[in-house]
Amino acid sequence: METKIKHLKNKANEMRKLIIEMLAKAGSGHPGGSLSSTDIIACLYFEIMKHDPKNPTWPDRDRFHLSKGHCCPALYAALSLSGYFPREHLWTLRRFNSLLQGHPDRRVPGVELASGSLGQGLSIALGMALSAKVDKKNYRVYTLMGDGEIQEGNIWEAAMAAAHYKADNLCGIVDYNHFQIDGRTDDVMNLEPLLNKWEAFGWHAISCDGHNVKELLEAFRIANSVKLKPTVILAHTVKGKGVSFMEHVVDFHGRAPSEKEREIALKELGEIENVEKEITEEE
Ligand SMILES: Cc1ncc(C[n+]2csc(CCOP(=O)(O)OP(=O)(O)O)c2C)c(N)n1
Ligand SMILES: [Mg+2]
Repeated sequence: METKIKHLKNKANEMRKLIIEMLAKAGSGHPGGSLSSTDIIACLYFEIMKHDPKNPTWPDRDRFHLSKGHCCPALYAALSLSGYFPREHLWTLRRFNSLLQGHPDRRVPGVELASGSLGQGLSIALGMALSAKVDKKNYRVYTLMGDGEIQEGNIWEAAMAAAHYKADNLCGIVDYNHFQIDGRTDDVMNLEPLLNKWEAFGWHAISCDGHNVKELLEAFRIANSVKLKPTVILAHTVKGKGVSFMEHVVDFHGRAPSEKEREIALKELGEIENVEKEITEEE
């Protein structure tokens, strides 16, 4: 277990470095929410979800929706590290004719959903979860939403419907980083008491530290075992996590690092430990 956790932390760190590199090269994009969601996405792609990078449309795969599409650098990093496409594509982020646009679309191997217009992911995820039931398939559907995003009414219509239809193969995750485009969520549109809101809508709701891999894995394990209800994980995170001068700084919601900032950020993120050897030995 300890080695697994170390492995996931390493993957997340590697993703963070790729995010910084990608955004610095692109000269635009969204570091804050990409860095806050990295550990969640790492747990999903490198431990929780059943998926096959060699066969992205495998009918039995679990589905992941990045409903907060502006944070696609985190998703692109996970997809490329998983082997869905070569790493070189990352350096073309946000360029004309690049596979990797500033918001995800389904031309990218492994991307299930074109997103970017916030508030839609949960409805679409519910549709897929219900279609799994109709088709008698066992796959699960995960959708990652922003805390600012869930202020949209569309989310709560989907939440109500998911409970009504007992979509226990649906798992929502809220990247609860307390910031949206204009500042703190508490100031713009207070969400609390958020756990009670999801419960009142008929969901099983779990709160956890969204940077603690052990807690995240346990939350996903519980979500997997809950029957007749969808589960939401409120993952408490830090916007800009891992880069000191980006943490809790609203400006880095949508501003790429400069060349100098890139250098400092990469230095702070440090080396990636080699745990692959330990894992092979453990198996
Ligand atoms: C429907 C819609 N309205 C506005 C925007 C512009 N926008 C992009 S990111 C963002 C803030 C999102 O905040 P949050 O969901 O908390 O994301 P995070 O903090 O994880 O970056 C907004 C308003 C959008 N993409 N879609
Ligand atoms: Mg936010």
